[in-house]
Order: sequence, then structure tokens, then C-alpha cells
Amino acid sequence: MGTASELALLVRDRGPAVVLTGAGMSTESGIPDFRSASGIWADVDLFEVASIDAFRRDPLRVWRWYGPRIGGLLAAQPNAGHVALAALERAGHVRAVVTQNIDLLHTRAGSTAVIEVHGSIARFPCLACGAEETLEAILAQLETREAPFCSDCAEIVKPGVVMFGELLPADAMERAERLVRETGLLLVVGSSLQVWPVAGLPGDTVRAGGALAILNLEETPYDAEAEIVVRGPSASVLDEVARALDARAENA
Ligand code: BV8
Ligand code: ZN
Repeated sequence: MGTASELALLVRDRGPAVVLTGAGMSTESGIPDFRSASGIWADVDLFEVASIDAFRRDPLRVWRWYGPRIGGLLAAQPNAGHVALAALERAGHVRAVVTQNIDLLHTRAGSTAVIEVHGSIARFPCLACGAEETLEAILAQLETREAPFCSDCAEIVKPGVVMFGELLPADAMERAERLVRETGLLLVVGSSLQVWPVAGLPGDTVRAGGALAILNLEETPYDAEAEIVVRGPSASVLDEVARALDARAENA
């Protein structure tokens, strides 16, 4: 298994890195991930609450899950890992963060090149008329209702996240695919790499001749193809990498 200082050397030599993050990036901010033993899917059927079919079939059921989820995400704070990636971007060691996370924590930590391939809780589209509600408007409605509605046509709006069975935002995915093919180093942080099409991105990097680094608490399907696998908590490991590259947050 690799160490944080070995990872720092790889970032220095093969960077600027593109970083692909998943739910494991935010567990140390108090947001449970999905597929760890303590993950969200341990006690709820993802296709009942996070698939487009479920939303069309029973939007109220989906919102009964998403309403509290949004509150929990907004109560979370960026952790040292999010702060380290923002510092590494400012220091020129990170080119962009491609994130599967919908929690907005990378942006709140100061990263500016953030590609949200699974959408986010910043927007809430209406599938009936195409209007969009803001997070503020939704939060105001959630104070008195279980499912927020569209101010134009009164239909229940959908959370602005990519649900199972939904296509990913084409512009975000195109940008992500280009970045991972062009980069000398793709660093995967906190993802089980089981959800497609994002799970195909590390293979794109390797096929294009780039190097792969994985920072994850558990094994992933790409460990064997990685130059380095660091089996450690993302917040402290990334903080150590940023310090080793003298890209500390105080270099803001
Ligand atoms: C699509 C948003 C084309 C909501 C998410 C049947 C019907 C339809 C589609 C499919 C189907 N069968 C397969 C598919 C494709 C499907 C898919 O991949 N399914 C999987 C389950 C097999 N994909 C889709 O549906 C995608 N769309 O393909 O459209 C299409 C259209 C129609 C029909 C067919 C195809 C849409 C995928 C996006 C779904 N939306 N969430 C929300 O977030 O609320 S998925 C969800 O999983 C999140 O986005 C999450 O980010 C993503 C990936 O999970 P991870 O981030 O990797 O999290 P996970 O818990 O798995 O892993 C965390 C890791 O971190 C663990 O390994 C853990 O050990 C580690 N860790 C934890 N803490 C730390 C840590 N590591 C370091 N430090 C720590 N502190
Ligand atoms: Zn509408």
C-alpha cells in the first residue's frame, strides 16, 4: 500500500492531477456514503428512492427521502480533504475536480474547477414544464410541505441530482471525459467505482496513457491498474499531500 508522501511525489511529478471524488470524500464531514457497511444503501433500496422510475411512480416517497437528505448535506462542512484539494488547485497541482457528490462541499471549500457529473442540490428542475426552482425556494417550501412544487405549473419538482436510469448532464460528462483522457494523473478519492458511466473514467485515463492513483478505504475494481493505492482516510491523507507540496491552505 502507498503512503501520503509517495502520493505527493506522484502528484508533483505526473500532475497537475485531475481528481475524481465520490461519497468517501464527504464521510468525514458527517455525510454517510452509500456502499460502505455503514452506508446509506444498507437500509434503503436505492431504486425506491434514487431512481427516475421511482420519482415518476411516487414523487412523494422520493421526497420523503430527499428532503431530510438535503438538510443533512447543507448542515455539513467541508473537511480538511476538501480544503486540501482547493489549496492544491491554487498551487497548480490539481487541474479540476470531477465529483459524483451532490453536496456542494468542493465549491464551498474553494475549489473553482468542479465538474458535478451527478448534478447537485443547487437546482430543482420541473419535468413537466422545464422551469427550475432554487435551493432557497425549495428549502422554504420544505418547511411546510414534504414535496416542493413548481411555481409555474404546480407539479412536484425533481431534486437536481442524476437519478438511477437518468442520463448524466452531457456537458459535464464531456468535460470530464476530455480531462481524464488528457491528464497525466487521475487521482480517485473516496469512490467504490461501481456506478456507471463514471466508473469507466479511470479506464479512459489508463487507455490514454495517464497514471492512476487511488485513495480509498476499501478495494476498488481499478486497484490493480493504479500506480499507487493509499488505503487511508481522505481528509488527513490529502491534507498531508498538500503540506508535502507546500500547498497549505494558508497559501491562499
Ligand atoms: C445512466 C445521485 C444511462 C443521487 C447517484 C438499470 C437501469 C438504469 C441504469 C442502470 C441499470 N443497471 C445499471 C445501470 C447503470 C447505473 C449504475 O451504474 N448502476 C449501478 C448501481 C450498477 N447508472 C445509472 O443509472 C446512471 N445513468 O446510466 O444513464 C441509462 C439510462 C437509462 C437506462 C440505462 C442507462 C446514473 C448514475 C447516477 C445515479 N445517482 N446519486 C444522490 O447522490 O443522492 S449514484 C450515487 O453513487 C452517488 O452519486 C455516488 O456518488 C455514486 C457513486 O458512489 P460512490 O461515490 O463511489 O460512493 P460509495 O459509497 O459507493 O463508495 C464510497 C467509497 O469511499 C467506499 O469504497 C468507502 O470505502 C470509501 N470511503 C468512505 N469514507 C472514506 C473512504 N475513503 C477514504 N476516506 C474516507 N474517509
Ligand atoms: Zn413546472
